[in-house]
Amino acid sequence: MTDESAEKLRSRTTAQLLGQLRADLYHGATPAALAAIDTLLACGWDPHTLLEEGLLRTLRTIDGDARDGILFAPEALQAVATIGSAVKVLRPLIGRSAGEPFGTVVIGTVRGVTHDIGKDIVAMMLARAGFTIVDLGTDTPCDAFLEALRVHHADVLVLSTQLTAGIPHMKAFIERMCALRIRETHLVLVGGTPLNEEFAKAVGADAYCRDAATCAETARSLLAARRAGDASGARPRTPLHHDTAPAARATRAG
Ligand code: B12
Repeated sequence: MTDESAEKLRSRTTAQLLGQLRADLYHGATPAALAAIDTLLACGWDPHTLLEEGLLRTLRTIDGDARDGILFAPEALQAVATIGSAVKVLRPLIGRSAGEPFGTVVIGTVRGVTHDIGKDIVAMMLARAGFTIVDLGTDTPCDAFLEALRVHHADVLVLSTQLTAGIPHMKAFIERMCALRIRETHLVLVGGTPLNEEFAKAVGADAYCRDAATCAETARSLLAARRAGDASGARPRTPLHHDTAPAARATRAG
């Protein structure tokens, strides 16, 4: 961006800038959207407000318009890709909320799935809800999940898939956790477009979460309930039993 266009952007009111950001995201204009985000951040906007008011709000509009046939598939894909780029900019800025960590989450998309936009938004919301995030990224092998759960003493495992083809991997992984007797040690939440509550029950997950905000709320409330149960002795806590080959792909993020 030239100095002149940066100056032009800055001279607008923040309401105009937010409107411009939404339009750029909607039209898949990645460089313009990223420039608007830079300017709004420089004007002191909170990254979380940008996520909620800019990205997630536009995402809902894109979703509705794609369903109503107002936006065609290639345009919707471009718009979502632009939102994905914006998520990458905001994610390091949306850190864990202040105070003691509420718990540790291991998150990743299952084997064969490289979609990461939804997963990244979920990780941001969980970080904001007070969790330390260990993000294994995409196309995650079973052993990498097991290793991360053990190394990071994770309280919660969040599995994501946008492809129906990822469902058998999710199921097989939870069955492996049962076989290793570590299923009860971790809260298991699943999400992604092809899933639903019935599926979560069928594979033995603790819950299905339809979106990022629900995931953060569910993780906090189920973990709090589980801890209260542990404290009263109502639910015996299974010790960690799993010793797997190291697959050190874990990176701390969020
Ligand atoms: C963008 C996109 C891509 C991009 C991904 C870019 C990226 N870095 O992520 C690219 C172009 C690479 C891609 C590739 C493919 N894609 Co694609 N893709 C999409 C698209 C258009 C949008 C997905 C998206 O990111 N949405 C934006 C995010 C924010 O929304 P979201 O994913 O719904 O996430 C929200 C909730 O679902 C939830 N959530 C999401 N994940 C999780 C996880 C957890 C744990 C929780 C709790 C909640 C949660 O919270 C999020 C925020 O609130 C969808 C269509 C659609 N309408 O979903 C198809 C779609 C997912 N893709 C599809 C397919 C088939 C493919 C390909 C196989 C195409 C091909 N032949 O190559 C490949 C597979 C790649 C792979 N191996 O993973 C199909 C999947 C069908 C199915 N059920 O199996 C879809 C549904 C398109 C369709 N209608 O056919 N794709």
